[in-house]
Amino acid sequence: MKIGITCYPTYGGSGVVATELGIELAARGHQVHFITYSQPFRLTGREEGIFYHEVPVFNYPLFEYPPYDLALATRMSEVAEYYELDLLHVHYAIPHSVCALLARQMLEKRRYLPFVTTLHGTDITLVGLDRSYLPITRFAIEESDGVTSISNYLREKTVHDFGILRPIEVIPNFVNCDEYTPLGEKRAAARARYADPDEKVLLHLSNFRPVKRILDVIEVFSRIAQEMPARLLMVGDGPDRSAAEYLANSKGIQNRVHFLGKQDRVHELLPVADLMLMPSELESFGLAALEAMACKVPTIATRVGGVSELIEDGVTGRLFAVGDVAAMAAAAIELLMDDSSLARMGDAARRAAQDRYCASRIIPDYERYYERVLARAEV
Ligand code: GMT
Repeated sequence: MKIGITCYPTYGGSGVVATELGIELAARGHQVHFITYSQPFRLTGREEGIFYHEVPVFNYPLFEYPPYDLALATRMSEVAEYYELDLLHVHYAIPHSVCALLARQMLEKRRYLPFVTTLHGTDITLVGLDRSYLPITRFAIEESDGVTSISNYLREKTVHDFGILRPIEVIPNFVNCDEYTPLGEKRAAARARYADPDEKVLLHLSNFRPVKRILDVIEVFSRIAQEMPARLLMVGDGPDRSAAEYLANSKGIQNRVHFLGKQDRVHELLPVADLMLMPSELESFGLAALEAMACKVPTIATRVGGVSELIEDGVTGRLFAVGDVAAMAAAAIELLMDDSSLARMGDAARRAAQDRYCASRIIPDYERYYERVLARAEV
């Protein structure tokens, strides 16, 4: 198949999923065309079967807001026509779904270009609920040739909050279990870059937006650091970083908290950790926790959105109420003091990732879904 993929190419779970999906599809012999405003950050540009098309946005002093959506719809239709794409797959409904709908209409006189919309979370639960976006987002979802969501939670939320009548297929997020894997013998050396052998390593990975509650990460860690030698790796960047740095400083733990910034090779960092912290206000899935699980690293998380579909409390991680930093810290301390429980949970986490979320399991679901969409479009 020839598949056009559009996503937010910078740091963020939906862009990661879209990019990894493109890489996996290309590895299975499909031709994949990314149509985005910059090259997705997990692409090297050297992958066979993958093409990148930048969306140029012309600006003019009259425009307070450059019309990116129009430029994107135009580029989608051009790429689809020139490269004879079979379908478009857009990740994150706003504005990508609307742009794909426009592109389909632009080409309609010559051919029918079906498009699939994958819902990721805040496109439904936050941004999409704003009245300025809700009606047009609902329209584009209803008009899509196929719609998938990354968890049952998100499907139910979409049906309920948007009054969507069309079917939505749940295809969960996935992880490449060969790439995201424990480091084995190399772990001690990798770990030595960040911590002494007697220190525990905790890790948080996100875009540091308010929804991730990174101040709770610092609160939880400061309680852990009072009980045992430990270090916290903060991977990512975003609006709440300076507030988190300030909090770490004021608690006197700045020498134990390492802000590593945005990292491309998170699969080399995650397995260094003993525990992952994800105290988010909301997660429709929680991709970072899945990536950690595949590396045998369990997560202390919040019981929100789709997280309980991913993490089984007490088996593959621990779940708590949003903001209950005391309980999260107590659970982390208990696990970190008991090597065998921690190892058992890490093993169960890896097994769950392998059994349910490996790319080799999920990518064929996307392929089958594309085939169904194409078959319907041909009728
Ligand atoms: O979290 C966001 O700001 C939006 C979005 C993104 O692009 O990173 O994240 C969502 O999509 C991820 C990938 O499917 C999910 O793992 C995240 O749980 C989801 N975030 C939320 O629902 C808050």
